[in-house]
Amino acid sequence: MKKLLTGNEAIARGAYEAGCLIACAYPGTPSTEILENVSQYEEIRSEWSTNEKVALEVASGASIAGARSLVAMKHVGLNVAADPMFTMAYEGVNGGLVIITADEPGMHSSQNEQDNRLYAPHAKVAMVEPADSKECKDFIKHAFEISETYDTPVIFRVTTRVCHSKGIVELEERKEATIKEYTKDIKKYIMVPANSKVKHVEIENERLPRLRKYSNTTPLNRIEWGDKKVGIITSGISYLHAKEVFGDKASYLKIGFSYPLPDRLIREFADEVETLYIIEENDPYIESFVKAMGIECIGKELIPICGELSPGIIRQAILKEEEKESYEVDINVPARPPALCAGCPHRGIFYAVSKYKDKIISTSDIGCYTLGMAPPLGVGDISICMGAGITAGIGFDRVNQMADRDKKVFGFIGDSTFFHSGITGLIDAVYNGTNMVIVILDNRITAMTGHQENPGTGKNIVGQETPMVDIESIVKAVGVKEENIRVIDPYDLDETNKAVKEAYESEELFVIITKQPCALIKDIQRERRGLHCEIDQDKCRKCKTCLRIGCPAISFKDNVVSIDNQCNGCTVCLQVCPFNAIEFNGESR
Ligand SMILES: Cc1ncc(C[n+]2csc(CCOP(=O)(O)OP(=O)(O)O)c2C)c(N)n1
Repeated sequence: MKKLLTGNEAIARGAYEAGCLIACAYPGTPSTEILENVSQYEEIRSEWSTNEKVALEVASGASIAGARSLVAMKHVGLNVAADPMFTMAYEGVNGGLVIITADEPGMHSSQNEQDNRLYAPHAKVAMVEPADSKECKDFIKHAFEISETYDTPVIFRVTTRVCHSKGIVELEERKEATIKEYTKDIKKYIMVPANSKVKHVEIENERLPRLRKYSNTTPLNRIEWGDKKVGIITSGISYLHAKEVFGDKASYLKIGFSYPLPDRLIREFADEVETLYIIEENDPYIESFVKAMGIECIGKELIPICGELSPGIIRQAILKEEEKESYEVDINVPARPPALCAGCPHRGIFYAVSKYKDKIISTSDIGCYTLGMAPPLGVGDISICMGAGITAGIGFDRVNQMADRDKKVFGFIGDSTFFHSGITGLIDAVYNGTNMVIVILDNRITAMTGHQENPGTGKNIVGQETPMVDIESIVKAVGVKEENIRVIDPYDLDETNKAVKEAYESEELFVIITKQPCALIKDIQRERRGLHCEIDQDKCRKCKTCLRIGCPAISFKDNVVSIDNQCNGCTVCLQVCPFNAIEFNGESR
């Protein structure tokens, strides 16, 4: 049967057909739908892990125990999981182990543009790179086989366009991979220096040479001969862009197995073509290799290193003026700057804190709440990576003390991020001491990436009930004094303002936990259906105080303030109106 699948759906299908038994992930664009789709196959045990390191460690244990295991994450997730990956490279596998990294050239929803292909030579593990949905499915099966044949974890590298584009995929039956026997082998599975030293030599002298040979012979790397005046070495989505621009007016070396790169094949290809181009997104990964082989080629001299490629960009970069057939799409897309949604529970606390914004430093984190930095709320000085909302705050606070700066530090972190990498920071704050304020924004879901369950929601990926990990208990258990903890409803501005004032005035570590579910959770939307706030135009003095909460449902046009149907009646605007001009469900305050 044939089906139109996204790359992420095809990866999930490939894992199913390959007999994968264990799949773990932490959500992150553009990888999130991989596990969501895998979890629909009952044969595979799927788990949202607390973070990517945990995901890879669980999958590594499962691989050593004998099962084909898969782990998926966004590019920055691999930084978190790098620790187990580098040592699993030494230990090798029992059941196949595939590590999917979904990179984000163009940074549609990421904080950096790192090119994770560079991880493969660094960790010395094999790497596979599909270009479309069909390859996503087929290559996952190859990846498991490569992993088992060469005793290595395999990095499976995709990018946003590969993950989210759709293509036709031929579905096949699942081939059960039986759980392999586990035999105790401490020389392989316990990486103390004596064993690691042996393993490193083995990797250099045996595994990598064998993989190099494979790279030159595998059908994952293929030459497509066309006009030999132009030769293009490329991989992933760049291959499809290059084909669109050059068609059969060029020859291609299409790389699908990208570490180790196929040296013999590259030389063979380069020898036959007149001008050699390397077309790849972001870093000159292939190009550096080709140049190091002493082969002349053109790459980043013309092709941009920053951002995504597109056929248009390649055309502009390489083709002669007269060949640049170009077309423009004449649509004026209205700008939609990201903003906290109408009814977002993060708004109340940011509004309360915004009154102190000139007197504080706020270290934010990665999640919907990063948008607290946007005007008019404007709460946010720093955001680095998941977890740093607390820890960068600790560091800033230290220097504030040394420099006698009279600025309190407020660190913000979401519930999913708290479980991911905030707990260690909180412990550090207690252990090493700080008088900062930590605000944990518990909206009962991982909202930013599309509502995945997390340890605080009481449900697992397939909707079964699980124990609900309680944030307040953790905060108490690590030693934050009870009198310095407030659990508040951020829709209640009096309570929120009071907690923020107490926190600001406290001379000790202070924790505020806001508890109110994301307004977009389906059940919550259902519950709140019909609730709304409305401006009583007779009472409205157009003071625009309500606009200062930054709610996208409220607008000021033609000298009239109005609330549109995005409103779900959170009542924050009503509470800030100095003239009681906002009604809730037709009733005044
Ligand atoms: C290491 C890493 N993994 C995953 C992501 C993707 N990501 C961004 S924010 C976020 C979680 C946000 O959830 P939460 O902390 O609960 O805040 P919310 O968006 O619900 O306010 C995730 C998974 C990332 N940026 N970095």
